[in-house]
Amino acid sequence: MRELRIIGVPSDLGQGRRGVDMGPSAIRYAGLSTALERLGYTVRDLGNINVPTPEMKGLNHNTKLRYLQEVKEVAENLSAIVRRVTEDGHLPIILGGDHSIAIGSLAGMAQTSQNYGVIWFDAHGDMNTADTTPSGNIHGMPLAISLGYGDPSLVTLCAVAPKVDAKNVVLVGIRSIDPEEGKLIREAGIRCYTMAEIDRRGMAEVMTEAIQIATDGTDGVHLSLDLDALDPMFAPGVGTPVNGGVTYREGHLAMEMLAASGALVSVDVVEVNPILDDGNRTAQMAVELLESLFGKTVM
Ligand code: NNH
Ligand code: MN
Ligand code: MN
Ligand code: MN
Repeated sequence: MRELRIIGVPSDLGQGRRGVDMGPSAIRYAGLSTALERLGYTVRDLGNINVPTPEMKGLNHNTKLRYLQEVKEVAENLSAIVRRVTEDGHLPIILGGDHSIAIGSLAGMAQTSQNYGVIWFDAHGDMNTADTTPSGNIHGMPLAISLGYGDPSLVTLCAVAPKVDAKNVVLVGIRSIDPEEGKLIREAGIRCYTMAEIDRRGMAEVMTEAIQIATDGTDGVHLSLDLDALDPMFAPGVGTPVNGGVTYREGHLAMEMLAASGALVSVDVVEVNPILDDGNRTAQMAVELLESLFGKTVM
């Protein structure tokens, strides 16, 4: 059994609402390490990487790419840790922070010898660029960047581009796409499982296909788990909630199927915002989903 390594990335630079920087603490407080140890894993928490806070003076204020320089430095630092953990044979669990941190997770994985696919579990497509973003928030761009679209300094991070092949990338849980973003999703040829398709076909069929696509010709799957994929009923503590999301059981089924595939090589868990949460429910949900992802079953 692979050992697990937890890496916290307390970033709220990629989006507009304070509090998501507290995500790693909230998820730890909800008992992540103990839960994974109960499943029989050896877990080591590597602590948090250093992230500037928006209140610091002199930060980048490019309105189409907010905090570009800082987001890039965080991604670079994270990528080095993810790379090292993976090369040591361990599985990185990266705790956000906003979704911009996935730029670093995927850059780290791309530097290893492993060829991987990506399951992007999200209400949103995260396929904006500076030309299409309605907000200037980089958390709406990490998938585009990882596929080679967008700001050149982010796209070429760690001198590998793209970080993943579009033919091995799937979006799951989608229900909010900006108009120009939709065009890029189609142009890039990413398979996009919307909530409407999940409703019609069921999560089991959708995940069977999603895992097939992400594992086709690869050595494994990176899961990028944005908690806003879940319906706000189950994950209220996120910055951009969208109604009509993945239910409690659909979320667990997806994680259980991924666990059963044995294909998981790395995961990031992002957008948990304790300030917007109802108690610590969203972090608790994140821990429960990770338990299923790492093989928890009824008996
Ligand atoms: N699409 C919007 C934007 O680019 C919202 C993105 N918000 C997210 N993405 N939470 O997962 O600004
Ligand atoms: Mn996202
Ligand atoms: Mn590679
Ligand atoms: Mn989202």
